[in-house]
Amino acid sequence: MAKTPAKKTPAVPAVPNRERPDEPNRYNASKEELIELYRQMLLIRRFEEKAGQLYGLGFIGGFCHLYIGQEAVAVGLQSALDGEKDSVITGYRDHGHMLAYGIDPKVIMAELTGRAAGISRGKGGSMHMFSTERKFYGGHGIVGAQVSLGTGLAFAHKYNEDGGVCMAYFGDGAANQGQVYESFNMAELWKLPIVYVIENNQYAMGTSIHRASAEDQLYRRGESFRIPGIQVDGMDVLACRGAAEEALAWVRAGKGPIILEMKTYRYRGHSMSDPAKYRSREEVQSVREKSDPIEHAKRDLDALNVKEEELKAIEAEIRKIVSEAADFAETAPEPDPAELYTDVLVEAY
Ligand SMILES: Cc1ncc(C[n+]2csc(CCOP(=O)(O)OP(=O)(O)O)c2C)c(N)n1
Ligand SMILES: [Mg+2]
Repeated sequence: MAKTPAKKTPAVPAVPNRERPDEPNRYNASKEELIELYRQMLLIRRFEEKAGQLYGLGFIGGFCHLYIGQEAVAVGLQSALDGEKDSVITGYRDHGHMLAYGIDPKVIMAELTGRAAGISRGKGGSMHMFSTERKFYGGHGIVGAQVSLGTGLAFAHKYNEDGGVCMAYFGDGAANQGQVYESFNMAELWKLPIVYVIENNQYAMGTSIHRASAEDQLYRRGESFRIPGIQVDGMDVLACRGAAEEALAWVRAGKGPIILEMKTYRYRGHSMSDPAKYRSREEVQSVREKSDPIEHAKRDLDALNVKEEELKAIEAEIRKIVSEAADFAETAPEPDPAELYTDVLVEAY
């Protein structure tokens, strides 16, 4: 009896040649621009160090996730946004993104200490900071939720034809969440104006990316939705800014979403209550020594002939701003107890 020929597996159809974004260049910053980027990174670093101290002293309750080590990402990317039109959304590690958006350090610190003058009137705390006037939509404690909410913001930009782009940040851990991929699908299908920023700081709580992710090259996570991705040195503020320019040009040209995978590192534990036993001191020390984003910018400033005295003056100015923010946050009044009954949703749907 003749053998039935084995059924051939159909060849996977080749993905048609797609247009790809250009390989981003490091941003060619003027001396003044680089000084400003350096200033902002230093402000975040010193602000976060102070927040860590205030937490230790009991001034800050609840969760507190510091951004130390990741400063170049928020600063480099957000410096390319149009503050009038574009929106930003992120997770709970949000102080740096607010500072990079030029929001007053005093009202951010006062939110951390739960004071009425805080940006969310002292009711949001570290994880839930909002500034709708500045189109900063949080601050979210649910891992991955900001990705679908950000996709909604991008939908609104398109629907209202306001010319804005949403920058939605999330972590390497969040990148394994289901709602991220539902969002990717809709965003590409409808060509929504959104830059998905994966802040790959190598860990999701105590789990390293290599233990949790089958595809650990996260810039490739949009491939099956035809969303292009770029991997970026997230410890180099000029590389971050250059990638932002490229990504925004892509999105503003109506080509739909794009993914930026920012390779970065957090120096502190996941939150203030994490002793970080899942990694060695040497690992952290080695990143600090070899790749610190602020030291990196210092070398670039040196190459532009910026003198040590000028950097010292910036350091003094930043320390003053942070210490004033801390004084304000320690002494400003707490919300009135009647505030317990405001901002509460009572309507029925
Ligand atoms: C839906 C959901 N699952 C789990 C958690 C608990 N949780 C809080 S942070 C976190 C890790 C997220 O890591 P990553 O996305 O890499 O962000 P990173 O903290 O590194 O900035 C987890 C699992 C949560 N808040 N929400
Ligand atoms: Mg992470």
